[in-house]
Amino acid sequence: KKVNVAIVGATGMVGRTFLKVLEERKFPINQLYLFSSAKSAGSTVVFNGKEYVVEELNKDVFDRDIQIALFSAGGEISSIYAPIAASKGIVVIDNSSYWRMDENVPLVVPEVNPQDIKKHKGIIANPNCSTIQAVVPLKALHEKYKIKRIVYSTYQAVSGSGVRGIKDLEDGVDGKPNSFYPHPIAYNCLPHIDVFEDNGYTKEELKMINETKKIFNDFDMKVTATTVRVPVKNSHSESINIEFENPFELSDLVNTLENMNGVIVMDNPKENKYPTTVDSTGRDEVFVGRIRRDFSVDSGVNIWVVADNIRKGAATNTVQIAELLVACDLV
Ligand code: 2RA
Repeated sequence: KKVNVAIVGATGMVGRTFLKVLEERKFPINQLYLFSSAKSAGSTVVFNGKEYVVEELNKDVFDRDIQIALFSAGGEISSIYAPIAASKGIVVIDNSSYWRMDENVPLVVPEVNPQDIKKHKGIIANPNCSTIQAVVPLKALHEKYKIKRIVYSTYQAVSGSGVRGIKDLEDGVDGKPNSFYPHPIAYNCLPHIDVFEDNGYTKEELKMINETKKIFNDFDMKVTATTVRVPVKNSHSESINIEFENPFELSDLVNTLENMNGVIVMDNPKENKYPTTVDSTGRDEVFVGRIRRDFSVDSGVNIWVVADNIRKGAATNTVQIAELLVACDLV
């Protein structure tokens, strides 16, 4: 069955990756419509060997015969246009954070909570990139050993900030002053992603905490996070400490991760084998290594998780949700 797809934010880093992933996965597209701000409207994009002109987004474009709309154009655009698209019967998959915690909007990672897409009322939210790559391995461990507490420490690439983040890193390395981040990012780490809230946490940290609980549908789960921007161009790395309700054998836990759909385990310290951003960039899997018991608690483990934040963290997860909609005949 072929569907008509709209992409809002088609010229941005994630928007362009949507197109790349849709092509790679041979998503069944009949008509494709590309929308952007006035600034980028008029540019052309080639998709499946055909040239498309990017149009300026306006309130009328959703009157067209469209079944799915992929959004990656920031929270303000999503807040205004996602409801308009949904009101026309279009299923919106939104990458912004705007709708993620709305009780009428399922927050979906297909390997983790695919059943939740059936609850949508027109809008489905794509979780934050740092949340997506964490919950894929955690899902298998939660099912087997019941997670009691999670401590996230992230090392996030500058591509998470888009082209401006990449430019600050490259300028900084060239000795030029940066203009986007509040402090130099070259040869430096910034414990500051998104904005600070009154409680001392950043919005990025609160996204990981709240989105994890919503995806696992367990608001009693104890979660905390420290999210850090590091001078890496692409792919996020995360150190995750997990405490379980139930005991585990380490070999069984490793085996559980190896059998999790979407996970690749790379773990042999004696051969310096563990995942880095070189392994994950350009790939859709979540890479896990440094798997070792946390001897400071009764039942705990430390793991190291790396993934491409633009692909699995955003574009590919979104396309996988669209694939699920088609497979479940929900469009
Ligand atoms: C970041 N996760 O890395 C946020 C948004 N992409 O900046």
